[in-house]
Amino acid sequence: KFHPNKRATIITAPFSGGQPKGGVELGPEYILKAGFEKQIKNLGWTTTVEHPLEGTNFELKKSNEKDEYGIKNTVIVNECNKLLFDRVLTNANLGNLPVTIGGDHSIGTATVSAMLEHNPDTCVLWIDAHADINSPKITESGNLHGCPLSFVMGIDSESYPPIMQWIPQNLKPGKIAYIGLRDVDDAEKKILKQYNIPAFSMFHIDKYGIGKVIEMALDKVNPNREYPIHLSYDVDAIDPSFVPATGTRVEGGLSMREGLFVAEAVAETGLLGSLDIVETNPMLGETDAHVLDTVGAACAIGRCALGQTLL
Ligand code: HAR
Ligand code: MN
Ligand code: MN
Ligand code: MN
Repeated sequence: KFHPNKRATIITAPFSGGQPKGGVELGPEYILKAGFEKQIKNLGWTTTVEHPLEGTNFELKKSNEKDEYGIKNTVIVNECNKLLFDRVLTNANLGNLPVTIGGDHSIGTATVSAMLEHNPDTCVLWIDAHADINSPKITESGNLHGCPLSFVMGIDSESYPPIMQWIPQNLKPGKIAYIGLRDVDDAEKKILKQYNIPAFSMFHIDKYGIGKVIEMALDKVNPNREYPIHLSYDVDAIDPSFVPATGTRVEGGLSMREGLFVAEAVAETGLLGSLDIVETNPMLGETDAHVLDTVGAACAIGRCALGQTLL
């Protein structure tokens, strides 16, 4: 419904500054080397690949020190997000479906706010073991991949550094739902309650089944199935037995089928407006098979979201 012309732009975001581990910046390279673009073409899409971070050398500027705002690598995370915001918004305005390949999840600040700038009706499905809704005020780690949603919602905005004032605080609490949560900080739990954000944890998936959970999540954010969906997919939502090469593994995640079902179910609505696939870290596999499994899962998520079906 939203992309009858089937034009997708793959936007690479080889960035690791939202968290301390090296290697997640190699995610896009591995995913593209695995043939991701061809796989999407085979589904009938016309594809373009853009590399907006080319030549930036953000990786060389990484540090593990918290700044006066209690967060790390604020400058490079901010610059990275500015570059991505421009490319996601421009492509969406051209009618292309932005597929942003990370990199860590700090880039969600750019992708979510750009898609809401493009279409304020956009709703967000955040598929993740983590809630990524810490603010500079409450984050314990200071890692900005744990904070993207607070910035786009304007939570604790008095605690933000001035250089982040350009970020549109355009995501309303009723426009986002979580699926797959199982490692949420206490201060984040308070925010989810306070803002009444629909959140479906692994408990709910076990209780109701993944099919029902997707329906419930969409009923909350998109009851008439009329708004475009931004699907922000952190591969750590899937159980580490299937997706081991990622920076913050948490036991008890989605099965491989449940993980792909989420993407298939979004595709089935015809409402996908944009997609992020983040936190693939090829350096964290203990074996080659770990890396192949994880990169393969990232590609499969993309194919399923863009319409691959089993029959
Ligand atoms: N909540 C923790 C923090 O803020 C860890 C969350 C980050 N991990 C991720 N993001 N992979 O989804 O540091
Ligand atoms: Mn659009
Ligand atoms: Mn995440
Ligand atoms: Mn996560």
